Amino acid sequence: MLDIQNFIDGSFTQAIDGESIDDFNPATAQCIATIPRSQSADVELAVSAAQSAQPGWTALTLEQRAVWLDRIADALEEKTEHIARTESIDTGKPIALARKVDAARSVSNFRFFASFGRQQTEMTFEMEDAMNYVHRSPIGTVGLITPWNLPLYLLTWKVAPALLMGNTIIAKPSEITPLTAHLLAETFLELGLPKGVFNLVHGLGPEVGQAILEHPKIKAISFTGGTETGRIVARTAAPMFKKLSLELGGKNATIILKDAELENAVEGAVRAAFTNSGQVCLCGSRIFIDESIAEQFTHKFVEKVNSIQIGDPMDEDTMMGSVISPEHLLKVESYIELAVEEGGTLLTGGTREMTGFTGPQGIGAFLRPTVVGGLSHTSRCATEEIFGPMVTLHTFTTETEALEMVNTSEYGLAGSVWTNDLERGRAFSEKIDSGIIWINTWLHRDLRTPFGGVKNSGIGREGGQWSLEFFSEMTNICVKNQETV
Ligand code: TXE
Repeated sequence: MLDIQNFIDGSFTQAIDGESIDDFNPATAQCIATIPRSQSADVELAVSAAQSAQPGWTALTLEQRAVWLDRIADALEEKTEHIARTESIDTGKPIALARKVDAARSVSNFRFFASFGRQQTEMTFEMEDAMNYVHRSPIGTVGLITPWNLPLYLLTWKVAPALLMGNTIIAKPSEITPLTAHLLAETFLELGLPKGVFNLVHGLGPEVGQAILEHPKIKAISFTGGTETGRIVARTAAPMFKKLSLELGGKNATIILKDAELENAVEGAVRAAFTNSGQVCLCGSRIFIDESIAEQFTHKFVEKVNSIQIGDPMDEDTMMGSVISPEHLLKVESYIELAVEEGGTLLTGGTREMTGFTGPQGIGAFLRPTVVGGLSHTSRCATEEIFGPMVTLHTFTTETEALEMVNTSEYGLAGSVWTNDLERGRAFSEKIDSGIIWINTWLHRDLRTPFGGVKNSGIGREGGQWSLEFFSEMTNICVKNQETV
């Protein structure tokens, strides 16, 4: 049982009013930690520390801050196993996945931004009689609010560029998955990161999260989470003219064109649907299949889904663990019931059975990967974000029809298109309303590329230069040539 504390001004500390919240392992239903239930007074302390640290951190050169990022990457890499185990216990995800995705990416986020920062050159625009220089300064103190699905992965995706550009940080991880943010703070303490540069306040979204949004000295908010919360973030922060980056939900499409290489498409569609129990904002939860291959595809798809090994997240062979919480399990189950009410057919899954593991108390939040056929693409199950191990299958007869179906979604984050004709795949992809499309692959990431969504999936892009732009202010300095004065 861990006693997690806030990290403010380089020290671990309880919430001022001493209140706490329990944190559970969703695979076992055991309480594994308590975290501070912070309020605005705690945010006030954190902001004060961040503001005091600002001049010193800004005074470092970009190279010096890149060296810090490399040191952090090295330190986290040494803790790979610790990160993976902690993330697995906190989220119920398989240890192998936590190692390969969460731990590895947390390291590479720091390493990537260190190297990307070093490659930056000054932007200049020459005129006949003058020269423009673009100078980048830090924004100041920034607020980073992150969700439970990829806790350290998503937090470090924001922390690394924010630090690189010279900002000081107030971070709030999800109250459901606070452990690896604590581990990051411990790492900063061990490395001797100047105090106040990174501050961590734990607690509930509407309390401490809201206090971060409302604090006048926090000048930018980078938020990843649900679309409804995104609306609250925008409503609070926009009238204060804070810089905002919103990475919200998705209802991503996987589109199987008739010339797709079937084995690859099946493999890719299963991975896109059920990685992390379908709890990745990029997951493909609507699958559109050309009618001419639908029967063949569906047969192979269901067969592959049935081979997913669900069970103890700590077992190296487990491919799918629990969902994030008992409440989330009930939410996904309510959609399974709804699917049947809406006239759908359960092709597999829909129950809590699993292979070989019941957890110490037998009440872990496990659900079999669930595939539903026969629903309209406008049904609630096919339009609302479920964010769990459940997908709907739909068929189309022409590509125009497929595009219409795909684009009816209110969301537009990501998707994948499967075809052997790359020209056709590109032409088709360009017509999808979405921030990211993969052709014949899924979640294949180059960290230099723009990441973010359209429509209800958010505003803004992060990644590469977009992150550097978000976490800095630009001043254009126009210098008139002396000889032409
Ligand atoms: O997200 P929330 P939740 C989707 C998914 C899921 C739903 C809700 O559909 O079922 O969102 O998940 C903080 N002011 N995604 O409840 O509530 C909160 O404490 C400031 C998609 O976890 O949006 C947490 O730190 N902050 C997604 C963070 O916001 C507030 C990943 C996200 O929580 C706040 C996760 C407030 N008023 C869920 N209220 C993705 N796109 O990756 C909450 N928070």
